[in-house]
Amino acid sequence: MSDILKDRNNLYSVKMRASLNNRHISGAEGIFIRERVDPVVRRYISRAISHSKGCPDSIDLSIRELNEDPQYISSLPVVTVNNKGPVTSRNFIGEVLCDLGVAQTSIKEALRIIYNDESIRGAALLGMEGAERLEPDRERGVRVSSIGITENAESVLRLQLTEISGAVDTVLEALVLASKVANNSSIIAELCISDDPDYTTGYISSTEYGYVRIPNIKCAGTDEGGRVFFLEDNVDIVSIIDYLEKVPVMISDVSNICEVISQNEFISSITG
Ligand code: PML
Ligand code: MG
Repeated sequence: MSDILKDRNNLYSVKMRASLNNRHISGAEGIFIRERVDPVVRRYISRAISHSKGCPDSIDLSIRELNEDPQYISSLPVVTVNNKGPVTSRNFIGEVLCDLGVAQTSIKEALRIIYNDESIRGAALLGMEGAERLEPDRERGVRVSSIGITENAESVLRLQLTEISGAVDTVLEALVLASKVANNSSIIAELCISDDPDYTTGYISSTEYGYVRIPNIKCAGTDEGGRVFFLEDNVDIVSIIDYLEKVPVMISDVSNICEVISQNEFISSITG
């Protein structure tokens, strides 16, 4: 470990971005106590060089001490719904978003954004009523950053996620991100499809209904994917972007992780 990290016991933000010919291959980040920085950096590098999108020609790594205390929150509860394929997932997503008060025009626009292989680098911010894009740079989107999970919560969560998925790292990181996003009261819901061609489980998340995993949300082998956050109307976009990108948030408690249920069962449970 480098000298700058010696004799301190604070938290560090560790970030990795790997690319090939300037194309994004993989990325990872977290907030860690000093002792965890070294093993985490090794894990991130080994992940970067063994990604299905190819071997990177560049890996950027940054390690910075946090300059403010993180907010500690619980992870969203997790449920997985049965799903046959992209058509049934579109209907399911539409029903859940409609129940959360998102207008049909915004639902349509969100589906257009994520079922599209011109992926945005970060997330799109969409008004829940007017379907207008609210982020200042539409190509870049908004990248959620300054997120982490405490060591204890991570052990508990890893153990539980092993029961429901073979891709524990992917689900864990997505759940940490989605929990930070949902913790902002102006963000009503998030919809996500991985842009990794081999990863076909996506999710829709909200404080109201938790993190709802949707297998077979896209066909394997496609570059479709992206994230959309649905925002309440007339909110302060600058402060939401500041929260998403800069305010450090850590998961310190793990909520329930449920069995797989059918889409009908889920819809009945939310519509009463
Ligand atoms: C991503 O590639 O960042 C998105 C991963 C989505 C994980 C969904 C899940 O399996 O729970
Ligand atoms: Mg991804």
